[in-house]
Amino acid sequence: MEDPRILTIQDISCVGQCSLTVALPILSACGFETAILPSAVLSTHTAGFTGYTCRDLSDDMPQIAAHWRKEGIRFDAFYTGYLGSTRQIAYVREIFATLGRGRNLRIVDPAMADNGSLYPAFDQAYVEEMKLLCRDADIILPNITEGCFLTGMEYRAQYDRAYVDSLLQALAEEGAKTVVLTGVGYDAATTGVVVYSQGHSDYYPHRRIAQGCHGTGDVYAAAFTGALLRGSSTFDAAKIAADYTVACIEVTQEDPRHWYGVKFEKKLPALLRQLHP
Ligand code: PXL
Repeated sequence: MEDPRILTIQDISCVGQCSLTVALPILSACGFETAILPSAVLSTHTAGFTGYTCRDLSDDMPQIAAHWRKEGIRFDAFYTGYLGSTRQIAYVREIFATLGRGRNLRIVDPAMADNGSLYPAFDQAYVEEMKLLCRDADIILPNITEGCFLTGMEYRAQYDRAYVDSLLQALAEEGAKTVVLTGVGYDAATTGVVVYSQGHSDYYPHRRIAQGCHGTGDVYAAAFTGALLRGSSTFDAAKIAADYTVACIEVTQEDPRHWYGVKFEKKLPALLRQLHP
C-alpha cells in the first residue's frame, strides 16, 4: 500500500509557531508525506503582534488545486486550520470533493474564535461557510466558543456537564460526525477534551495551565491528526495530543520571554517515542 499523503491547508505565519509552521513539522515527524496549501503568508500571526504583513493567496488556491487535479495528485487525508475568508472555505470544500483518494479522512479545526468572541478577521458570513465545511468533515475540533458559533448556542464561561452535552448534541444536529471538543473544564485546575460520536461521549481531563499560550490549538490539532493517522483510536489520539500540548506549554513557561507561541519542537522526541514505540 502507498504511504498516506496528507494535505494541510492553512496560513503561513512566518514567525509565531502556529498554523503551517506547526502542522508541517509535526505531521512530517509523525512519518507522513505532508503537502501544504498556504492560504496566506503573514509576517507573524495576528495575536499580539502589530503591523504584520499579509499576502492573501485566495486567487492561487483554485489554480494550485487545478494543477494537482491535472497531475492526478490525490490525498488520503485533509487537515484544515485557520483560513482567511469565506471564499477560501469554499475552495477547501471543492478540494475535499475532488482531490481525495480512498476514504480520505477530513479533519477540520474551525479555528475562528476563543473566549466567547470571533477573531477580529471574521464575521457571521464566515461562520455560516464554516458550518458547511464542518458538515463535510469526518472530525471537527472546535473549542467551546467555536461550538457556540457553529450552533447558535449561548456562550458561557462557567458551565456544567449538561451544557456540554447540549452543545455536543447541537453540533451533531448541525451535521458534525465526530467532535473533539477542546478546552472543557469543570473546575479551575482542570481542562480537557470531550470526544463525541453517535450520541456517546468520553472525557479526558488534564491539568489546566493558567496562562494560555498562543498556538496551542494548532499544536493540539496537528498532534491529534498525526496520532490518529498512526493508528490510534480517536479518543487515544485526543489524549496523546492533550498530553503533548500540556508538555509543550510547560516547557514554554520556563522562558517568560517566549510570549508569542509554543515551544512544540522541544517535546517532539517524546511525542514520537509514544507514536513509534
Ligand atoms: O493559531 C491560529 C492562527 C493562525 N494563523 C493566524 C492567526 C491565528 C490566531 O490568531 O492570527 C494568522
